[in-house]
This record gives sequence, C-alpha cells and structure tokens, in this order.
Amino acid sequence: MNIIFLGAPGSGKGTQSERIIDKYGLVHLSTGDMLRAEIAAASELGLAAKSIMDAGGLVSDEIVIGMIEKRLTEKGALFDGFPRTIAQAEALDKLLAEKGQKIDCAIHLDVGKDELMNRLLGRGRADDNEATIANRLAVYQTQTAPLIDFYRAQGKVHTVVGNGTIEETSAKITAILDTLKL
Ligand code: B4P
Repeated sequence: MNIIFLGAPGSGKGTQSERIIDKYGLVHLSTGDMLRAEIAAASELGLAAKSIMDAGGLVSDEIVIGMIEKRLTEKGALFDGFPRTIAQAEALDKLLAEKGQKIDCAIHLDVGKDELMNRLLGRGRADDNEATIANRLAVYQTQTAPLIDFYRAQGKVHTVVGNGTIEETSAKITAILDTLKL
C-alpha cells in the first residue's frame, strides 16, 4: 500500500510516520528529511535548498520529484511531506503508474493554527522562527491545501483531527488504515 500524509507544517506528519512505518512495513519517504540530509552533507543541492527552507518556501518541484523518483521501490511507501504541490502530485501518480502502483489513501492531519504555532516554536529547528513559520503556513494554504481536493476527487482522503496527543492521533490513523485493509 502507498499512503500520503498531508497536513500543515507541524501537523505531525514526521512524528506519526515514525509510528506507522514499522506496523505496516512501509518505506518512509520524507522529502524534508532528505533535504535536511543534503544540507548536513553540504551538497550542491543542500546549499541551494537551505536558503529556500530557511525562508519557509518550497524547494523546486523538479528537485523533490527527482529525489522521490530515485527512492521508489516495489515496496509500499509512506510519503511524508510529499507531494506539496499539484505538479508533484501529478508526477507521483505518473511514477507510481509506471510501476503498476497507485496511492491508496491520503491521510489529512488537520490541526488548528494556534496549536501548529505552539508546536513549531517549541521544536527549535533552524526554520522554526516566527516569521518563517508564518510564511510556511501561508505557502501551505496556497500551494499544498489544494491537494486535499485533488485526492478527495479520487475518493482517497481521510481527515484526522490531530490536535490531541501523539498517541491519540496514532490511534485514529491506525483505525483508518486497519479498516481499509490494504
Ligand atoms: P518537513 O520536514 O516536511 O516538516 P514540517 O511540515 O515542518 O513538519 P511535520 O508536519 O512533519 O511536523 P512534526 O511531526 O515534525 O518540511 C520542512 C521544509 O522542507 C519545508 O518547509 C520545505 O521548505 C521543504 N520541503 C519538504 N518537502 C518538500 C516538498 N515536497 N516540496 C518542496 N519543499 C519541500 O511535528 C512538529 C512538532 O510538533 C514536533 O516537535 C513534534 O514533536 C510536535 N508534535 C507532533 N505531534 C504532536 C502532538 N500530537 N502533540 C504535541 N506535539 C506534537
């Protein structure tokens, strides 16, 4: 099965991914983690991505699609923070179709803005200051939130209210995945 986690910055995509991958035997594909690894390695790609990420923008579709393409296998995947634009979503559908696969389910983690702010300010990552977070939330609304309708049109969206504790949110997600029996 192939699953997508959709949600605003700080909604818990990365946190929940860690709890889900082993249970369902999925490969964890986080474009955020891949980009941070490139920055840590001081690669050319990392250097180009760093200023964009620090400003709260989105790295180019071409770069992130290329990173995902390199890592796709025959195994089911959990896509964490990818796709973030319609162009990325269309590219992913195409790449999966070439392997005879598809997205089975898109989990939309829905968390209120105040809670998102609290979590991100408490996390302390380089791109977690107030101005950057405000930009990331705005970019999410314009570029990424339209993906909810994109996947809803395919009948794949399951919305999980993620304001509660990490454990409560995990329980809601596993209940959905268990019901789907993918
Ligand atoms: P990401 O790495 O994807 O990170 P994120 O959206 O900020 O966070 P996430 O939702 O995973 O939150 P987390 O679990 O960590 O992106 C970083 C940047 O990379 C982007 O801004 C962009 O520049 C670039 N990028 C990545 N993918 C891209 C793409 N496809 N295209 C273009 N650019 C891309 O949780 C946050 C905090 O909340 C943590 O401290 C956690 O402990 C806490 N938390 C989580 N759940 C909680 C709960 N239930 N209760 C209390 N605290 C909780």
